[in-house]
Amino acid sequence: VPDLLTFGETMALFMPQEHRGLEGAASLEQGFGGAESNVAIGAARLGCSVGWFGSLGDDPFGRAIFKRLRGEGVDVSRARQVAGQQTGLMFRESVAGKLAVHYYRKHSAASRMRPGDLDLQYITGCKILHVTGITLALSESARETVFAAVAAAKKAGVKVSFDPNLRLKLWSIEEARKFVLPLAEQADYFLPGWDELKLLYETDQLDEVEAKLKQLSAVSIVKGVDDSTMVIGKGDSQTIPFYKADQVVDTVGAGDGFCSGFLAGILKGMTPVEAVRLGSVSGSLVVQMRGDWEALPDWASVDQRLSDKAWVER
Ligand code: KDG
Repeated sequence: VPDLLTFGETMALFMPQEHRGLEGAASLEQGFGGAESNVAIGAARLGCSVGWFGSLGDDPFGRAIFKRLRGEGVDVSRARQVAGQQTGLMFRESVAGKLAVHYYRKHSAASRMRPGDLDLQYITGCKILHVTGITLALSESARETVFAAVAAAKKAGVKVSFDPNLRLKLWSIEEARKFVLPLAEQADYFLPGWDELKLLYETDQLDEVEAKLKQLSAVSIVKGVDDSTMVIGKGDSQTIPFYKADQVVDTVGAGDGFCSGFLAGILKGMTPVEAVRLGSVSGSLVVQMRGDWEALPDWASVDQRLSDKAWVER
């Protein structure tokens, strides 16, 4: 069983050429994305053994995703292409600096995931199970699947990592609060963004939120507090400045890149603070290329940046 397991919905992604909106686009570039598979690819590139096991449609998009994940060295032995079902689709445009995502994922194979689909032995054999709030938002059965996987993991002493990944196009904040906060209570690593915490706890007072996070048993990794990440444990809090990106082309996937680096660091035996530094480098690299995961770094490029070694161009 791989050390890190994650699951959720991965969709085919269609984007027009840069600076063109979907409405007038003559052609679309095809890719794919999904918060959990982005994390899986990132951690695999950093040298971790990783598995991803979402449900995909029995269609060309599902086949493409399957093959690409396998090609990245992610174990997809428990992923399924379900006969008669469809892979979710997402279309993304950025017009005048404004990002818009359009989802076509209702009744997709992933949203029909149910607890009975889980291979519990696979889950209980890993070291870290990573889940996100997107799967909680997909459907009742997908949500039950997340809670069942987390319950099995916890019972077996597997660490649980949770990124709330709020997607308010999928559910309301009121609905999200009902499930995200109870799941955060079960996590060992909780990885929200500061913007998400403000919505979840209905306050923009950092000390109030910090006090709430200190009551969790998780180590909370709060991204985006004044260009820094806060590591909040039971006793103390530490602030680690972001590793700055040289250029920002496409910010989607930054959080997943961060998360993959963080989890890879933890699996490599780093402290949460060291792992945050790795996560921050990884997140800063993802945003420099179009796509959700294409620019996720390998270990050599992260190491070069973390240790400030000179870059040999040729
Ligand atoms: O974090 C990036 C994801 O948002 C993207 O890959 C698509 O999983 C996705 C979603 O549901 O928005």
